[in-house]
Amino acid sequence: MTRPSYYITTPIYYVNDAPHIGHAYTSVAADILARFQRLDGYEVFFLTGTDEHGQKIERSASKAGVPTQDFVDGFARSFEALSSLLNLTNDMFIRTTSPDHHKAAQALWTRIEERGHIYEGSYAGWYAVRDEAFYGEKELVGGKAPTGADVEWVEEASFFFDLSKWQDKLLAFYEENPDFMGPSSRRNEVISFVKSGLRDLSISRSTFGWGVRVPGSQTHIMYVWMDALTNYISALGFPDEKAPLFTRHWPNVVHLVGKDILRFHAVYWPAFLMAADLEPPKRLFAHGWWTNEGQKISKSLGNTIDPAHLVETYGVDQVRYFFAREIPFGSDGDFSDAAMRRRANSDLANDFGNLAQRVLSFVAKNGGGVVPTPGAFLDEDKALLAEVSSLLDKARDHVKVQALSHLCETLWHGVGLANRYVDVQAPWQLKKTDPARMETVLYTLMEVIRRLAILIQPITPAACAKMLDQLAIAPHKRTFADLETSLVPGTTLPTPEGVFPRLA
Ligand code: ME8
Repeated sequence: MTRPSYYITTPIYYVNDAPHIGHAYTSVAADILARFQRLDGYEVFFLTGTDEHGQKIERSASKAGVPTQDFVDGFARSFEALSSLLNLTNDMFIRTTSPDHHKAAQALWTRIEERGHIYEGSYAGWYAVRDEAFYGEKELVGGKAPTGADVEWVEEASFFFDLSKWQDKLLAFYEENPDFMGPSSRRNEVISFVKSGLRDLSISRSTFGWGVRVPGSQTHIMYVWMDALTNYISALGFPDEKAPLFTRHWPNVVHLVGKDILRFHAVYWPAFLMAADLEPPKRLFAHGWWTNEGQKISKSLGNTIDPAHLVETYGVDQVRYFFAREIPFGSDGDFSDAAMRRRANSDLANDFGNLAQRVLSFVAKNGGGVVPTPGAFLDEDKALLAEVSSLLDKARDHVKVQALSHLCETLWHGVGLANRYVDVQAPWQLKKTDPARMETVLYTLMEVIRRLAILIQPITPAACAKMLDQLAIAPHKRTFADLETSLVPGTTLPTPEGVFPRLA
């Protein structure tokens, strides 16, 4: 039986500077979804990478006095290093300076051109290098881009894509695919933007050279967004439409993006693909932005957050959990040291960590360090086991719509039920009054901890791996299908130790 496909992407990150919290956030979110689907039997392809062309990068390199290729190589390495730092399981890391990507971007251009959707002209208008975006006069706010970026006047020969002709087709596409964009508030925003009228899009630049050459042109390079968006198919082997990854996964993709780059993904990208007679993507989800201790994050304010610093200070699982749990995926939220410590200490150390620690150390001390042998299960035991098993279906529903904070809430509901069960059943008292019942209670708890640790792996993989080691679960017995099995009484257990330290 072939496994269903699940293709998930992060944006490819600009290599003009070091990684920050925004990059870490999308990558962790994508990783949680990728890990969940892998454990649930999907054939997953998880892609991340770097966006290495354009005027912003060329200027940054020249300001640094470094040859552009060396400049991008350096920052690309720091983005690649995010995978080990954040425990990401990306299947590939794509760089747009790679020859295969150049070939794919040119092939997409040619397909669009052959179908008559590209024409030559000249562009005279505003451009924001920071956003790598063209803005109409009416969009400017106080002489700046609506994003606050500086704009400059650009006049140059340019190729255009006939975006204005795609307005109705895009609107029909959104209509026919109500699940294309999440969260729904964003969907309305995009629809009204498209309804307000689309102008043809300048898709080449001719006044600098750091980019993918326009096929057949000596002077033009492709507009960096057209080049960058192509990464999602060049990684799959496009233009070879028979490439195994392409046939397996396109267009069954989930693109995770920040809210600021939704327009490029929701409007330009499907239009380019339709114009090339390729399928538009299945799903797009736009997340919100973090502030830092209540303040907008910006380089000029000097309050950017380094992911390596986060991991050193709080631990990788703690950061991953915080990202997923603290704000509903899709909304804006605030990063603060106090909130981070609160989540790590209350949800991880006290609730989940302490549950495992107190049960496992009790078994080590009073149960001979082996999996207890249960007697007959009482209704309360069966109810808890059934509740925890039922979490999988609820978790799946949340993953389907990228609802990461709800995913956490659902799983921690199980943690809460287990903690209440410990308090009510009080195995330390049963030790004196009814040792046989104590064995059943401890077995039930260990089985519940096993199931929770399996389910929570996508969010805090390192801690769950340690917990499952302490339950003597073989590494290949940790998938969601293994939720159906049970612990074998009498199995020898390693010495337990806490997996979530309390942060001071
Ligand atoms: O936009 N909170 O790259 P990029 C949350 N190369 N997310 C944030 C954030 C914050 N404070 N600040 C930035 C690009 N981001 C393009 C993408 S894809 C074909 C090309 C997010 O490195 C932002 O929303 O500037 C964006 O999704 C991501 O960081 C990458 O930004």
